[in-house]
Amino acid sequence: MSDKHDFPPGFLWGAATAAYQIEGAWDEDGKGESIWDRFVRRPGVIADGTTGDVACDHYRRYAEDVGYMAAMGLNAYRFSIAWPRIFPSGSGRPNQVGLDFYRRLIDDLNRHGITPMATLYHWDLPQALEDRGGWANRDTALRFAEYASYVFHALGNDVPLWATHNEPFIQTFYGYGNGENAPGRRNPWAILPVGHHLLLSHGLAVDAFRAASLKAAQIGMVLIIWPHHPASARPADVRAARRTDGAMHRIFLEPLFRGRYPEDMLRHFARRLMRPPVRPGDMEIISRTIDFLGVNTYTRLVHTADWRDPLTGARLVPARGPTTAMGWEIYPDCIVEALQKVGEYTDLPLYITENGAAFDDVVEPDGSINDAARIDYLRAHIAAARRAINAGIDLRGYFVWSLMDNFEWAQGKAKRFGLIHVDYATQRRTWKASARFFRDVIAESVRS
Ligand code: IFM
Repeated sequence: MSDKHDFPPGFLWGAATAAYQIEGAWDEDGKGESIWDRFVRRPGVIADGTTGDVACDHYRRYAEDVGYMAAMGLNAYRFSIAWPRIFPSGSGRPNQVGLDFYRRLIDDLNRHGITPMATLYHWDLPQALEDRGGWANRDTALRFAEYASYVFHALGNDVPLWATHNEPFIQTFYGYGNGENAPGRRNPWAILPVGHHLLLSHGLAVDAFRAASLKAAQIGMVLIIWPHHPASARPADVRAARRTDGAMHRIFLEPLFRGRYPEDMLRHFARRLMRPPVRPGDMEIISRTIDFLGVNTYTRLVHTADWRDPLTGARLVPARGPTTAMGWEIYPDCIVEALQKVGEYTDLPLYITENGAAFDDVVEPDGSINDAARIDYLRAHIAAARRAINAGIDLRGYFVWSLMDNFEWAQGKAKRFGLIHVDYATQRRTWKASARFFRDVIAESVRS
C-alpha cells in the first residue's frame, strides 16, 4: 500500500448533514410539519429532551456554513432536502419559499466549487402523509415520486449527484418497527410494507429522474452497511449474523440489484406472518438502473444467536475494543468490508456517504477543542478507504459525518459528531482540531 497521496483525481472529499438535524426553522416560511416535528413533542422520546426546532439554525446561517466548507477545502457537500419545506402537506401546491432556500444553498456551493450531493429523503416525512398511513401506505411512494419529479425539474443539473433515500433500513425498522425514531410506530408487521414502499418510491423517483433528462446529473441511493460478524464459529451464531445481515442489508440490496427479495429472508419473515406487499411490476421498478451507490458505515456489529429476539433471533454482543460515545466499536475495516459487501451486488461507482464518530468533546478554557480521538478515528478510516481503492474498489468519494454537531435523532444534542463544534446557546461555530486535520488531508490529497 502506498501513502496517502494515492486517492484518484477528482476524488470527492466532503462532509454530510441532513435537513432536520441542522436546519431549524421547523415551521417557518410555509414549511409543513414533519413526522420528526411531531415525534419530538412526545414526552420521553428524546434522550435529553431537545428538539430540532432550531438545531444549528442552518436555514439562516447556511452562507456562513458554506464558508467553513470552502475554508476546509471540501469539494463536495452532502445535504438533504426537507420534503415538507417543498410540499407542506406532502403533495399538492409546492411552497416556492422553501424551494428558494435550496436554490440559494446550491448556488452558493457551486460558486465555491463544492459539488452538491442532495438526498431527497432523510426521514422527515410530511406529517400529513403519515396521517394517511405514512410509508405503510403505498400511496406515499407515488407522492414521493411527484415530489422528486418537481425537485428534479426545479434544481436538476445544478446538483450533479442525487440520492433518493438515506438508510431506508433505519426508517423501516426504527421508525415503524420499534418506534425509537419518528413516526414512533411499534408494529413489526409494518416493517416489510414500509421497506417495500420505500424501495418502490426509489424506483419511481429514478423513473422521474430519467424522464427529466438531466444531462449533468446522476441518481443513486444511500444504504447503511455495517459489517455483521458472528460472535463465534458456532453454526447458530453464524446463522444469526446471516439473518441480521439479511434484515439490515440484503433485503434492500437484493431488490435493488437483482430485482427480488432474498429467499431465506422471505422464508424467515413468512414464519412471522410478515411479507412485502409486492404487486406485479414492482420489482422491475425497484431494480431500475442507477448511477452510483452511497454507503454509510461507522462500525461492525457482532451477533450471537438468541431467540428472545423474535424478529431476528439474534442479540448484539458488546463491543470488544475501544468505542465511540455512541458505544460503537472502532473498527476501521468496516469501510473495506462494507464496500466489499456491496461489491457482491454491483460494480457501480461507490461513495462513502457517511463515516465519523461522536465523542465527548471538551471545550478548553481558551475555547479550543482538541478532539484527538476523532482525528485518530478519521485517520484510520481514511486509510481503510485507501486500502479499498488499492484493492480495486471503485470508490469515488468520502464524506465525514458530520460537518458540524447537530441533532442526533433520539439521542438529542448530547452526541456530537461534528468537525465543527456548535454552541447551541449562541450558535457560535468553532473548528475542532479534527476540522484542521481533515483540511490538511484534503490539501495533501488534492496537491498530489
Ligand atoms: O446522524 C445519523 C445520520 O442521520 C444517519 N446516519 C448515521 C448518523 C449517526 O448516527
